Amino acid sequence: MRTEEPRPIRLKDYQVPAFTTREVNLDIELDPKATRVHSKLAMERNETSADKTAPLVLDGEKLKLVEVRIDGERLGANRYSVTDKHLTIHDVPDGPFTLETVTSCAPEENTALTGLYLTDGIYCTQCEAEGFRRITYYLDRPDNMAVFRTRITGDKKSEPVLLSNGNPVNKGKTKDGRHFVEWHDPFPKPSYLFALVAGDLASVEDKFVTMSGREVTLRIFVEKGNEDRCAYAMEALKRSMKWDEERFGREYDLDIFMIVAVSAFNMGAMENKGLNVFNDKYILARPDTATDADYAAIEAIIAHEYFHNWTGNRITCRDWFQLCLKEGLTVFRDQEFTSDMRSRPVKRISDVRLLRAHQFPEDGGPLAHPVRPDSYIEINNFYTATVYEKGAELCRMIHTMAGPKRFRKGMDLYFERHDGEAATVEDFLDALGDGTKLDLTQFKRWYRQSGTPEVLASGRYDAARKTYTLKMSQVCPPTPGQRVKEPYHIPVAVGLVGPDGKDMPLTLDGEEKAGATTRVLHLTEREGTWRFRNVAEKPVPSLLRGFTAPVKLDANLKERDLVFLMRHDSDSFNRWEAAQRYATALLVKTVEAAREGAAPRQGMAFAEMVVDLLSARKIDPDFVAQIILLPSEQTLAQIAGENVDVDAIHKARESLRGSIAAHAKKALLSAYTRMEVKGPYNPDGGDAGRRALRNACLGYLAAAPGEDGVRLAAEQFRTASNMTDSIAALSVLSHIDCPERAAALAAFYERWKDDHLVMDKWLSIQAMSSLPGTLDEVKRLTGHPAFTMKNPNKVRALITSFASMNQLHFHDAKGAGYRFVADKVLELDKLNPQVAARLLGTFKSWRQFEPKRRKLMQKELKRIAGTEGLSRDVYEIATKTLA
Ligand code: B3K
Ligand code: ZN
Repeated sequence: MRTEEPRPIRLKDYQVPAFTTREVNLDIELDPKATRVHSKLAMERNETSADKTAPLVLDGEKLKLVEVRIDGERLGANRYSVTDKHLTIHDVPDGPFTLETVTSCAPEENTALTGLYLTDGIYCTQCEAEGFRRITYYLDRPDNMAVFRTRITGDKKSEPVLLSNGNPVNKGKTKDGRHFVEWHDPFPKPSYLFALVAGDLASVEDKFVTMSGREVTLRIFVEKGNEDRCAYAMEALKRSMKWDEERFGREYDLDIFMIVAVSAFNMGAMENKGLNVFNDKYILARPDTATDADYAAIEAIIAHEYFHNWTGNRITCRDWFQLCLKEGLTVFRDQEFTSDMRSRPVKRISDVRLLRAHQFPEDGGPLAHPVRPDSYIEINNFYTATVYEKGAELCRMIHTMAGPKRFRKGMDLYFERHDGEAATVEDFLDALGDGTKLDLTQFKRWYRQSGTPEVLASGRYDAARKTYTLKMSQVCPPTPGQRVKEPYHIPVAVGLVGPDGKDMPLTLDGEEKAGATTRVLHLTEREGTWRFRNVAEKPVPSLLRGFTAPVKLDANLKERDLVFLMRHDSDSFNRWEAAQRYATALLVKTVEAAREGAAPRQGMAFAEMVVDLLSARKIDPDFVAQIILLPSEQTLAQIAGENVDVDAIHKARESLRGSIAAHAKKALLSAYTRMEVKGPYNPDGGDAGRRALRNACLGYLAAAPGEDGVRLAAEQFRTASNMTDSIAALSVLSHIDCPERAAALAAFYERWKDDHLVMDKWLSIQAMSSLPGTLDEVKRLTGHPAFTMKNPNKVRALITSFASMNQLHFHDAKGAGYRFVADKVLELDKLNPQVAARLLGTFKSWRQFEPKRRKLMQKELKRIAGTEGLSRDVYEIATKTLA
């Protein structure tokens, strides 16, 4: 029960730790109820710490302390004190000393899935951010880096596999018939990168020869029976290793690299040194069980965690405020990897979509925080879209401004200067600034100021002088705790498209010769003006090409300019953007018209574009699949701003979808047939793109008048030879009240009921249905054997999908959706605070909705905030969301 309000931790209070740990020796004897941990730490006072007399305060939670020794001598109870958070030793020797503790913890009772826990008979750890303190007493902070030696003892039968970080150095039998393995990790690391896994696991093995010719053993551990689902993950790992060598000059450093897939995991995966632990959703894939999107996610997450070996592990964070130092940078790296493996424009589009769907609302709502936050109550609440996705955008901007070669120089310098250290954002920016020769002084504001800057642009063509003058200004709205913002350094890539649809060469005032057709302009003041010379005809400006900065741009474009750009822009991103803007404007106007009782706006340009693109032969199908999709209901709600009316949005979007489908029916049917992929399943971008387009067509066809859509979907569901096509058909049917729907859901269940990952798909498809009665269905499914609150994937599949992807029903006018999700947050908080707090995040945009719904959401938030015994995680989100 909460007796006092949790106190925020602040960046400005950072102090170097009073002690350092040189070496860690762990001796862990596994037991579900009482795992015994004997820890031996080589410690000493930190020379650089200001406080030379401070007592030794170690972190520890949910531990039973058995004994404490210093230099072998057992301490009496008067020499230390223990609370539920700390072990304090009042007096320690002046020089180096050995601190030993014996503690026990109960993995079986651990439902929070942080620290050491048991899932399906497998022991597993999750230590980032502060889970190590649930395993043993320790200075559990990332600037305390030590060399680890870990001995694990377990049962030969139930735990034949015993894993930890580094290289295996010893193994044997114990007197009592158990066995042990000893691991040694020569690279000093913070405790959050510690890992232990034990259980009866199967494995697949491969090898990789590094650029210097060292052979590394690669091993993926999975539950027995899943060995045939690891091939793609293994391939992705080898490609990641190679890519990091080529693109960043980074080589792997241990003799072995291991990945373990477990089914109960709080997030996607974890980059523990030499022993990555993964949510099995991001490892296991077979054509009949995983979709193209699953394959793509596996590739990206394998790469992400592997890339952390340098950006995160070799160079780690000084404190948790620096989280973006490893996360933003590593996301940028994995985005680049995917762009090299697949279609770069499509990857950019999907990353920007993600940024706008999650980060923009975060940045514009009550939970807004800078990419480097300056205070937190619970650090686990700060693994956010802002830290990750906006953090990646900041790295991308430096990359855009420097160009790839100079960016690489900056990165080389960063690795050279800080390898083996716990670094800060300042260290990163200094190295990048020195290496790229960019002045990043003003740029640093991006890390400090929260909120999404708004850029307003307008252009004027002077036909007599043949000049085009572009004016841009910036403003950033106030965010919690930050009323006034200093101007940002915003790189804006610009092109001018001539009436013939071709890019014009750009000559800025003062320049002799024409430069490239896309130029990066730097908006550094509140306002800026640029004049282009020799502009033969009136152009249409294409601004922020490739989305060079995470801003909201208002380019003042007319409908006909958008139609022009969506047909002609040479920059694929902006071509997609123009189509989205055109459709968004149309839908927003339709919603407004409906409020006044007027008929929907008819804009045929989008439907005509759909027809033309579907008939064009040369365009990447994956790109076409992206550009023909209408903005989501969530996006429309965001754009609509205040007083969002979810029913009107749903209706307007459905009706536009219907009219596009009616207009383009012939082209849709023909593309649907033409895009069929024959031959064996291949998850690569090419085939996946064809399937994406084919399934996008199916979606439209189901919205067209007539029965063709349902018939095709039912047929595709019956004959699909892979999960992508099967789930696409099922998803189309899930929104239609027809006998085929129930039959398909039942058949799908029968076929896959024993496969927990496929069952997650079955749950979420039902949770996202737009049909009336969905909430009751979701409630019913919480009692289904395929669901349990103890597994985060199940919670995300059913409840989070409902709350975040089903705008229509979550925002039920009477508040039943809110009540249901709030109840689940409270129920889950008792089991797993981290996942509960995430789920509560679905309430963050409550102020945007029309007054009735706003009130209903506020009521639920208040009910949660007023509940006794909340975790810090949920407490922080609830109170900040309400503030
Ligand atoms: N570093 C982990 C995330 C840890 C989250 C802790 N609540 C995975 C990743 O970003 O690679
Ligand atoms: Zn990461």
